[in-house]
Amino acid sequence: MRVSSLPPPAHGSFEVTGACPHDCPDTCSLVTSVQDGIAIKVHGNAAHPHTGGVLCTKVSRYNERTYHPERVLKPQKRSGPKGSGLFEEVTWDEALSDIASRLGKIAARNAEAILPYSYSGTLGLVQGEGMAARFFHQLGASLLDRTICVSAGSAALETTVGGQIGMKVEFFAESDLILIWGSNSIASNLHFWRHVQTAKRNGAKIICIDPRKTETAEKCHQHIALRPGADAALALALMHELIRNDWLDHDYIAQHSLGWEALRARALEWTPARAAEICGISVAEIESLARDYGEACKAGKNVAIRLNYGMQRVHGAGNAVRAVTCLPAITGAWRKRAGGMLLSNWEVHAPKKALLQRPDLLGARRPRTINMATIGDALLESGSTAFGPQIEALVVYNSNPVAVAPNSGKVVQGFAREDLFTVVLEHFRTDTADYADYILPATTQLEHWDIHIAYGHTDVLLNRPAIAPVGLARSNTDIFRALSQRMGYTDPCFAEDDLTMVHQAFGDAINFDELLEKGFVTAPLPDAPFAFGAFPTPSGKCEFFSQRLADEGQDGLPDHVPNYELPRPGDTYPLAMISPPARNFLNSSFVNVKSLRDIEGEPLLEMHADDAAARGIATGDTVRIFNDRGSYRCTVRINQRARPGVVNGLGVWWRKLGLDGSNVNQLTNDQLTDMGRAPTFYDCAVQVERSNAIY
Ligand SMILES: Nc1nc2c(c(=O)[nH]1)N[C@H]1C(S)=C(S)[C@@H](COP(=O)(O)OP(=O)(O)OC[C@H]3O[C@@H](n4cnc5c(=O)[nH]c(N)nc54)[C@H](O)[C@@H]3O)O[C@H]1N2
Ligand SMILES: Nc1nc2c(c(=O)[nH]1)N[C@H]1C(S)=C(S)[C@@H](COP(=O)(O)OP(=O)(O)OC[C@H]3O[C@@H](n4cnc5c(=O)[nH]c(N)nc54)[C@H](O)[C@@H]3O)O[C@H]1N2
Ligand SMILES: [Mo]
Repeated sequence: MRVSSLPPPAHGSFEVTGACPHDCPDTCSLVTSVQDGIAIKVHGNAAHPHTGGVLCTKVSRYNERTYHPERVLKPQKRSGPKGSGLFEEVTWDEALSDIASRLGKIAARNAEAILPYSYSGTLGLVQGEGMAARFFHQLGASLLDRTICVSAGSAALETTVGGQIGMKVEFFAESDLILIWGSNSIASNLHFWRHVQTAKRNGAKIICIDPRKTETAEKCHQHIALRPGADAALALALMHELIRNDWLDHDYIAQHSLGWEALRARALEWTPARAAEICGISVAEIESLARDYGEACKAGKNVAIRLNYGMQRVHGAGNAVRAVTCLPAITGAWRKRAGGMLLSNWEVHAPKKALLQRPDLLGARRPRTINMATIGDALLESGSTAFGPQIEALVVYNSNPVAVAPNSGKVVQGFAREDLFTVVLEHFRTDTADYADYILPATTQLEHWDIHIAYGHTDVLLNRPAIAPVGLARSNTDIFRALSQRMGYTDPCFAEDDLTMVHQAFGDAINFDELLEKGFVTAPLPDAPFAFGAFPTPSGKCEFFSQRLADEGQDGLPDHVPNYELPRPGDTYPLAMISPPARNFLNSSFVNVKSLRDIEGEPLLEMHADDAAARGIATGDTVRIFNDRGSYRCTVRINQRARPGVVNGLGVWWRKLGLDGSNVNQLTNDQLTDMGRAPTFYDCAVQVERSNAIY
């Protein structure tokens, strides 16, 4: 290693390569221009093929976020009632000593009463679950089931193709037909969209399958606006048509799949008419989609599916992903590098997680696991034999659960417990930080080291600090290192610095000198992962039938699992609500960056003209959206983006920036998906009424 981990120089002009830390498939390579210790501008790295010198609007404002006047720059201790937002500044020493002493006392009784809560503020392997995981493992704290985003789809991929592995994103540029299924690529995966545009220019047909007419759907040749939660029914009906018309790759099926006869019988039950009823679309739409897909595959063309998370936020999420994932094996689309499917490539990499996170520090202890999707329930549990001890302390980093977790009425109630000791490591006074006993100022990506893998592309990226920490901010690693010291932990891993950990992530498995030099390395991987089968499943095949699922008492074959909440006209809650991300926010991050918030305007509900007219609602009205979980007010926009019967509540605003201090998650469902124990944000029935009253 030729680089020291010393802070970057305070004088002169230079450029520093980094990696975008955010939860996004694109994981861009960044270049930060620094002048006399101040970051002047954050650009996309032109030398990195996947970034192509272009950043999304959000991250090109990363500077504005880093030097935001409201950034928390000193440790803060609560000085008023829980949630009042009253804090006083304290020294690091005071904060760390008190936190270590309080956690130590709880741990002496039962360490499982302490829960770390973290998610995707950064996807860095070091500032994410690096030193923090070591600390909580040594402590013996409860473990966190990290289910809030990808776990239904990951479980589905695992049981079907063996893991989170798919097409290389760049080969979509060569595809002849692309189905964008449950994704608003222009908003949430911009660098993928470049490849779609190339394919489109070369004559490819692009079809979008999404209840919402997104900016992506508008730019596709065809948009199929199905009801939320109907994807498995659609996929099974496509299989029905593929079978009926013999648009199958019999040889691929015979050599590389398991359970075809059983799946065939299942699919034959799914006539287009049956599926059309569930999807709320026409039989002709299903038949034409099947024809486009089937004929192109049969003709040996490059046929690709970009499947994403849209279909994974409902009861039948896992089954839906399993059903769609069967399609490229049935048709042999995997044979081509520009064919097959991409959901995530997270598992093409094998970072040394055990070395970074040190689960061995648990020794013989086996702490319970708490599901982050139901954090409200967990915090409100008073303790029982089944649950274990009441949660007495919560340490939150890289996440804003009060804003992003479902059914937030319960979450807020849990965080408001006066007897709960809450520490929040943050950049800002988020909705969650408002409930903290201590807020500890954390560094941003411009101020710390990290190493990143991506779930969209397949490169490994390095993040170097471009500037010294702003104010008294400290990195997550540094904070947990300091807490470990105060707890008296002696394992040498607690003294390791960030650059050592960055190197540990891959050891000699990647060329670290190249990584330091360029800021990224490209992993040598096959162009077409499943061209010759070799699926990393127990059978080595694409498992249409999964014995592992059957052994768990689940259906071994994919099927349509209806939503928990299936609104029909005349019901108390007759509208389905989905809450996909707003383009200029990243989950709840960036909501406080004014220039981005100004583009989004205000919290919005999109509604179809017929649903609005039936309620005497006009664009610009304030509406109250409600169900048994709660109610939320925002402004309505009547437009073509909403299909009849479905309203779109764009997320995820900070509660305190909403009309009456709440956001869309006040209404969302915290029941769990069929696989992966994930939340069902988009499986949500509501009613909407005009509410122009001033409160
Ligand atoms: N700008 C921006 N980019 C982001 C994020 C963000 O908040 N903002 N979030 C990041 C994160 S954490 C993630 S996980 C990824 C998510 O990445 P994607 O899964 O691509 O997320 P979206 O772009 O919201 O696309 C989901 C789409 O699914 C649609 N949808 C909703 N319900 C259903 C359904 O039942 N079936 C189908 N077929 N479609 C449905 C929604 O209308 C939406 O357009 O994006 C990442 N990128
Ligand atoms: N209704 C609805 N709710 C949703 C979704 C939806 O589509 N609809 N999407 C869900 C999805 S896909 C996801 S992934 C989750 C995401 O939920 P979260 O993982 O909570 O993500 P963010 O809302 O971006 O909050 C991340 C927080 O981490 C902080 N942070 C960033 N970097 C650092 C760091 O280095 N150190 C520390 N200490 N803090 C840092 C940021 O300031 C930010 O406040 O939200 C989910 N919630
Ligand atoms: Mo996510």
